[in-house]
Amino acid sequence: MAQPMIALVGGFLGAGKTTFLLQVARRLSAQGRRVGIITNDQGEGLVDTALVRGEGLPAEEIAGGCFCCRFDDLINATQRLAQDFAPDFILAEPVGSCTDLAATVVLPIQRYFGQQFRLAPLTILVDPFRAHEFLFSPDRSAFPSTVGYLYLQQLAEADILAINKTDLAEPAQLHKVSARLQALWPRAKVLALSALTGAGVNAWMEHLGSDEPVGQSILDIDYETYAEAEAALGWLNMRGSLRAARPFSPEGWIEDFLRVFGERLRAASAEIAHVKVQLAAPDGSWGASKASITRGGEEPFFALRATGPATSARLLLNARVNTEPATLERCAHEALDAASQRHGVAVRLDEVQSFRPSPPRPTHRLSYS
Ligand SMILES: Nc1nc2c(ncn2[C@@H]2O[C@H](COP(=O)(O)OP(=O)(O)OP(=O)(O)O)[C@@H](O)[C@H]2O)c(=O)[nH]1
Ligand SMILES: [Mg+2]
Repeated sequence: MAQPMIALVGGFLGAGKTTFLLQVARRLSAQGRRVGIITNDQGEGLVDTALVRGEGLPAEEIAGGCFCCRFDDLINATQRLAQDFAPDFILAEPVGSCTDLAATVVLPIQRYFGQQFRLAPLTILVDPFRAHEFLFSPDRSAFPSTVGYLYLQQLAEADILAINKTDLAEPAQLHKVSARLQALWPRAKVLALSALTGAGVNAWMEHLGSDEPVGQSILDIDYETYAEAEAALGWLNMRGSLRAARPFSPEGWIEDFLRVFGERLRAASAEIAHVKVQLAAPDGSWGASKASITRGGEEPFFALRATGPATSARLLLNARVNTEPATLERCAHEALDAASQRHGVAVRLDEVQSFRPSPPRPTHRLSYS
């Protein structure tokens, strides 16, 4: 059996990693290739895993820490996928606040598991709006400077820098970002694509067939600043259910929830990195509705729409925001109450995790010297 190829696709929170991996998985599946996906988070109960499984793709979730700190879990997950599904490709999404992947994941896989797996070039997805903020006006960013540092480290280690969301950005802005990326990191291949529409995705997929060098750029990174950056973000994962005496619209509930949540966060001067919420029919009858916001003031984008009518729903909320976990949780509770009152819905929460990520402690850290 041929060795499966692992493709790691990183990038900051909300850059479009999950959307991209799903787009790639659909294309590979259409070509008759077998694909597995690995999601990753500091906590549990991921919207991303639900989305991947909702598309019928085999998925493994590494929870409770990033790939670099849970390297053995990552290897176990890839081996399980390899045994159970014999995939040609394993697409893996590291946590969006993680970096130093070349030294802590790519090189260790190559060195210790090179007989079992091939590796695609390390790809970092880039949201052009976020990149513009951190590359051209970091002083005006609502995030602390440590987050700007982390962001640039993520870009600096890429073999491929893939500017995403080209369907949203103006050509002049894309050109400006692309030129700066190429000037700062001349060794990286800079691509532009839209994970949503699929434009430019085939050009990225051509790199899966080639034997290019991978993990070329090992970072010289300050782990203290990196840890501070991760800890600047509050993390909230909620899992629960909604129940109503009279039918309600899941999409309408999500719209109201995100509107109030966004207002409360803005009032607390808390900048959103990514807030995603999903409601799914417990019995599959009306499908699922899922929306995200990737910056303050942004209109929610629905990747899945469902107007029901619903009388019950499974709820998943994942929020990564530049604020105290307690503030984040309070804002979420207020928004849950407001949306639920408006739609005549009762909320039951089965699990609530809110925390700041703890300092990264990679299992391995290798370099070429
Ligand atoms: N218009 C547009 N929206 C996109 C594109 N790619 C992703 N999005 C949207 O951007 C938001 C974030 O996308 P995700 O794929 O969840 O981002 P992510 O990088 O996986 O986020 P985290 O898992 O939180 O780090 C979602 O609302 C997506 O639908 C794109 O190419 N164009
Ligand atoms: Mg994701």
